[in-house]
Amino acid sequence: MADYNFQKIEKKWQAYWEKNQVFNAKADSSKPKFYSLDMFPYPSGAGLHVGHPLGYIASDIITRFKRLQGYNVLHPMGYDSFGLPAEQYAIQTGQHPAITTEQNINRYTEQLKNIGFAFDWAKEVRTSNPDYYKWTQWIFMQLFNSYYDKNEDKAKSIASLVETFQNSGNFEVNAVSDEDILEFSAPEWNAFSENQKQEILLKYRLTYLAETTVNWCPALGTVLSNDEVKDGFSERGGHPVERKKMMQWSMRITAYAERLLQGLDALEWSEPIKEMQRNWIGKSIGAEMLFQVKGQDKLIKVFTTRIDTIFGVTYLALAPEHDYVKELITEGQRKNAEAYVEMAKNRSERDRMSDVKTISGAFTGSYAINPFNGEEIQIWIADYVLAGYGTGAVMAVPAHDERDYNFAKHFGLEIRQVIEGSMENGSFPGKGGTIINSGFISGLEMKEAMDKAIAFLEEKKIGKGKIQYRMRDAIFTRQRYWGEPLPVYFKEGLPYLIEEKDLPLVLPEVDKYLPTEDGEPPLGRAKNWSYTTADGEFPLEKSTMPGWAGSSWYFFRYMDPKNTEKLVDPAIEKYWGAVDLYIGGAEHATGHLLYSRFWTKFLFDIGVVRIEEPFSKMINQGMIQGRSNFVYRIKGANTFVSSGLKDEYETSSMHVDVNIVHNDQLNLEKFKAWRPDLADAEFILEDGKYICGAEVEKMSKSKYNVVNPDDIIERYGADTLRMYEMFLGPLEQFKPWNTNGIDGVSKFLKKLWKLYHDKNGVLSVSEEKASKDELKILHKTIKKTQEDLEHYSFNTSVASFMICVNELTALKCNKREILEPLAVIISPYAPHITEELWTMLGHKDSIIYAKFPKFKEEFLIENSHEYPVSINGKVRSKLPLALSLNREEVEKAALSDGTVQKWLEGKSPKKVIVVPGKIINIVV
Ligand code: ANZ
Repeated sequence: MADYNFQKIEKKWQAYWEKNQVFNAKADSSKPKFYSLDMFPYPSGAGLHVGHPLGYIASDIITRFKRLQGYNVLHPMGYDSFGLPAEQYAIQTGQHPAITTEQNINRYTEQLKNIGFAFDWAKEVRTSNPDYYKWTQWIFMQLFNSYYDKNEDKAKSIASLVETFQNSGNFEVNAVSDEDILEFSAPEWNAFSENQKQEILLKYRLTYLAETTVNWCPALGTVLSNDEVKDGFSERGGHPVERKKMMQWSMRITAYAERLLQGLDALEWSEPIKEMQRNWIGKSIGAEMLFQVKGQDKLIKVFTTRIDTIFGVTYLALAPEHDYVKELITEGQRKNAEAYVEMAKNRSERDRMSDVKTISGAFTGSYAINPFNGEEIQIWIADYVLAGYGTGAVMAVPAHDERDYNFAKHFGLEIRQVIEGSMENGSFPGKGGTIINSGFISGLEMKEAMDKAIAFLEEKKIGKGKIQYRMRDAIFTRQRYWGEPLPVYFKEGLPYLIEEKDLPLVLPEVDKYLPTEDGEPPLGRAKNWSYTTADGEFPLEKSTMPGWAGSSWYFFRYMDPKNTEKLVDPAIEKYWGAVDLYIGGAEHATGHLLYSRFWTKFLFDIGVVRIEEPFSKMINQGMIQGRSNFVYRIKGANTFVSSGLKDEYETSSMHVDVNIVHNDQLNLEKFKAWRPDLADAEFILEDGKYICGAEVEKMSKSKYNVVNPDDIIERYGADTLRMYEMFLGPLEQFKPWNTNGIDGVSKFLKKLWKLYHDKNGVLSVSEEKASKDELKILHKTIKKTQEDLEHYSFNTSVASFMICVNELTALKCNKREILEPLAVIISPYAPHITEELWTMLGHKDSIIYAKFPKFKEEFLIENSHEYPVSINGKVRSKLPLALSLNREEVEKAALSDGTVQKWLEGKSPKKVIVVPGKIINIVV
């Protein structure tokens, strides 16, 4: 073979890897394991663009490197294939989402295979396959059958809870549950009807049906989770989202709040992502206390983080949605207060929170009593109090809380400063107002004052210390078609699980993918969507699971995807354990990454898996942005002017497809074919070329800057694509794609190829021993590559390969002793060309079975140095000398050098200064 024919080589090796299943991982305890996971894609209709594989290339390089180091690697790929886009498309075209999904998956797979990934395709999973979602449904069933025991701090079976109820009622039970649970004894429990029992159990189950305020998106006809809503609009499609009360399935993720928080510390994730999760969980340590309403049989419960400021409270504030609002409004305040509540209702909580400038609220006319000093304080309704946080009511301390302060100032309410003890430690230092004495907590440090105040609350039975989390339970249903059906049927309005033997509950066929005429979800259109038991036929749940269900546990299924008996075989799960390296986008910080951790902890609790945290280390790759190209049309004419000349005219710019531009030069023929309506256009050129303008923007179809990896591969090859994506810059950074730079990488691979061939293109490798210089170049590169890969610094390795190949080319090195290890260290980046070179070197086995070469320090140790000799400040000579020589020996060698003697012209030097290992200075 003469030239480097990447097309032939790449196809050949991809076929070889596939045929021989070389990446098919088996649990093998004789080797250390390495589990590398990529966030699996949603297969969209547009296919992959060059931004998508960035993370996959990085993880592929790491896994190939790990293989060379002797690890047993699991590196799977699959598809998150339920979701909205396929369904939206189905609504428009009537095409079944399963069909479009399958087409998209085929296209994705083909594109991924073209890049030469070392994926174990035998492990592929698709979340929309019944044999996969059978287990998603199974997990749902386990959650339904579990509750969270706070004493043991783990999930336990509902059956054991029922047993406790039967024996001792719920007095002793310390479980996570709904708030409104009444106490009952064993005889009371046993006397409850079946329906009453089920209603009570629902308040404990880890997945439960309850009326919840949800984000309802009328345009999409579905409920959305908090992380699917951005600033009051749906993340997909940008439709308005409103708050609405609906019966919904939820997951009691809040039961795991503390463990989710604690677990973060040990994870090797970036700090910003951990911080986002911490904020999302939002732990606050404080107290809950009751205020008696004056003249009414009502207690208002507040949550405060600063019970030590209790003597500075001057009013209470309730969220407009608070249950008591109606009854607290007195006749005298009715007009004003009700008008305010009506107005507040039409503003979403999010809007009210983000708008800190508008201060609005109203006095109810009622008063509450501060149990610490017996004072009567006004009860207000205020925008800034959130219905969904804490208790939806606050004790306001204007001197110490900024929002209370602004509110008090606005409405002329009293401001009262607690001077003793704790105020200096508050987040908002005491500000204005009368200074008052804090009664029995005067003069104490904040912590002490709080403890004492809480002791007072507990003694009076009007409050207690309380830890509050900002995180809410996660809503688990969507009123959509293309998702997992819930394995639930209804009997007398109460939910029951179908039997495990009836899993999977397969998604039924429907005539249209739209809600029914009475506003029921699409599954309401399915015929016979019911479940038959010995007691008769019952309707099945019509909502489906949200997008995050299938992706919350897929990393377990990859280990053992064909298992029909178990979610994953315990021995196999034990071997692979946690993911050693997870690469994916940072946008999943509070969605997928939190839900996966939750489900893993739950599966751990019930003994299905042996790890508590799924992703030990994570790297978030930056986005590859598009580099858009522009042409400039002269206003009012059908003429386009080249970029360099455009300032001479009045022009408007227009995006052009980057695929008809090369090195910023527009291909005029392709342009005319691309825009037939502009086929008659004229072009004003510079140096015979039309040069386009360029700008970095998001890669998107509408900006015509999408670069398809297939095109790059066809033109330059997959090895070039892989190396080039890494060469663009640090993995975590956002960076623009610029096809212009790709030639350099492509040339590098050609140069690498040439190193192994003579000038006639014939393989030419010498068996001679390598020189010191050659070994030094090689070992320098081994060291650098290894260090870089250990630090996930990919771009720097590519640069060092380039230097290495340049240096070896300069030495005309073709020694096997150098070229063999060189192929091995480059192989993770450019697997095809190196496989080919490896066979040409006479190896029978694939290069993936080679060993990563051992770096030897001894080759890097310099044993001589070329001393510059400076005479009266000018370098006149260069002297290679052994580094082992001492000062006198160096001086002697310098003075006896011919060139130096010539410059000395027979004079004896006044001074000779030797800096060992650096320079020799001679002054005459
Ligand atoms: C009195 C007080 C005095 C407070 C003080 C703060 C400072 P985090 O840390 O976010 O948990 N709060 C409680 N429930 C609220 C709600 N539903 N909407 C708006 N604000 C609410 O904040 C807890 C603090 O936020 C609580 O402590 C309460 O005000 C307020 F010097 O009580 B604090």
